Amino acid sequence: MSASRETYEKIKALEIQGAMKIAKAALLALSRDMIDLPGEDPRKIVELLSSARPNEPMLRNMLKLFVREARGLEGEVQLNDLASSILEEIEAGEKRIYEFGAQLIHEGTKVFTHCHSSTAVGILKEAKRQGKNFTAFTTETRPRYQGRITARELAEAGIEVYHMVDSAGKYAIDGADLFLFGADSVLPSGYLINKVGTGIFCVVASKYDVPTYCATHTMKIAGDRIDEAVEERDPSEVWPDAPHGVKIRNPAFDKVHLKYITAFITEKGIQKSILD
Ligand code: RUB
Repeated sequence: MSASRETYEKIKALEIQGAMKIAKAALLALSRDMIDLPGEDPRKIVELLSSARPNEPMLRNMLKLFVREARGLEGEVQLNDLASSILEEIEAGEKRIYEFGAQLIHEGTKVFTHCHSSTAVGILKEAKRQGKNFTAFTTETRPRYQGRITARELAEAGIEVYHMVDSAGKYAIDGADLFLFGADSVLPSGYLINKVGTGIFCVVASKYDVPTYCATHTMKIAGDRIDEAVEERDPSEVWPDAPHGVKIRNPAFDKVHLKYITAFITEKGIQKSILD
């Protein structure tokens, strides 16, 4: 099986998840196949990998960047060097996001977060590394429980964590100093896309005057689409043996209007808007 096919299957099965991780894995698979299968049309590989998750512009943007920059390059060394330099640039950007985001965390801050965003977790770990003691509140994130990954990673970093079911989110938002989350996509139509639940929690946060910060690399701006439909996942994730006649909805993400976002934390700084 080709590296792209294998990575496509893993992304589809959620063995690899989260916008950043998906994009990086796809880039490595594309570079591997351009080395191993020189007869293959790279555009077909990009098409396959991009179709694994419909709301992932970072993946699409990184693959297109690689194909564009790979023009005129040949062989394993040159293509591997290109993949490494793109990844290094992205990782340098992530580090800047962590440092900018950590400025929002102070001694005693109460942070509410939802799902598992490596970017949001990176910010909180950086704040802890700087010696700040604060408390994080995390939600389960049904139906796939990515919130448990966040809770575990934060606890392992020595951060105080309270974990709760999604519908208990109000208990943490009321009294939190900020709501911090990641993004899968920022749309030119004026919305962002992130894990289902983000929309409700943004509305609740606005009712309690809790500032909302979306931590995202600007490569997640969907330059190739004005708008996109949200991914609907397998109904069996919600209720495997649902009774006959019960129709299941399982949207993976929420589309959140940008009016709910206090500011974005990007590799360029903390900014009210990232679409200008
Ligand atoms: C994960 C999710 C994350 C974003 C950002 O959804 O919504 O908040 O992808 O993550 P899923 P990161 O588990 O369905 O992929 O900051 O790591 O890019």
